[in-house]
Amino acid sequence: MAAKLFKSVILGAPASGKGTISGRIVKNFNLAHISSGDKLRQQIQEKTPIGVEAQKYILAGKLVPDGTMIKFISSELRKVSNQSWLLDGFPRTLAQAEALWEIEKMDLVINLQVPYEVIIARVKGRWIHLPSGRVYNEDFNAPKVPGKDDITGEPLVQREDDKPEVVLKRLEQYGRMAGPLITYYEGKGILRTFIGERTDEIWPKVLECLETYIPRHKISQKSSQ
Ligand code: G5P
Ligand code: MG
Repeated sequence: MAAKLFKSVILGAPASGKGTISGRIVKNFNLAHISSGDKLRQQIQEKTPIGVEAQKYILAGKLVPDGTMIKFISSELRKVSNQSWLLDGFPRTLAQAEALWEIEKMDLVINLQVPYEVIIARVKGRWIHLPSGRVYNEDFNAPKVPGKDDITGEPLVQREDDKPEVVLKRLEQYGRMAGPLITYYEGKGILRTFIGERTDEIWPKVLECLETYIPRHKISQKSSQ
């Protein structure tokens, strides 16, 4: 009999480390990582209709409308329907959470809680590799060669929405939406909250939790990061 697929979500404020922790998860477990923000940035770069629509909201620190996001992510999920997956950045609203639950009953929601003052300090040093979504930080996981992606050597960029005034709007927005989302998933009995100031402190607890749901890649068991 085929192993049961594992379907999960990672929640957390802007720059709480969702992308960083997700990167470690996919190194250790066989699942597809779907980051709504990474997917939208790729659409913006390709100037697709979704990209053109999303860009104005992202630059203003606002959420892209639910209807657009639900359609977009539903279509991304259809591409990985025969795999285990981890959704990062979606859902962001109760309407999105309800729509997702109609598509798939998830097994686990990982909720990251990092103090806002830590977040504000972090975003200033964030650099990303746009095609892959790989994320670096000057103070935390600096690229081997400054300004270049470790794997491809391609240039790194800073996000337009990491300007301090936009970050504050994104944090306010998150503060408004997080409560209802957390209550919704608590009600489903699938929420696990991880609190800390550093990814290296949060990660071992996330790893331990995930190991109770899915087997690890054999190759990754010696070095988990
Ligand atoms: P995104 O792209 O989903 P956010 O705001 O949810 O954006 P973001 O900014 O991508 O989340 P993250 O993934 O939680 O943050 O964090 P990260 O990138 O891993 O880490 C942040 C930085 O901290 C990095 O530089 C990392 O290296 C560093 N770091 C990590 N751990 C540590 C540590 O321990 N110490 C230190 N010093 N540094 C560390 O969404 C963008 C926009 O798209 C739209 C919205 O407009 C949104 O604002 N959007 C949606 N709109 C509507 N509905 C949706 N579902 C949407 N999804 C996206
Ligand atoms: Mg991210």
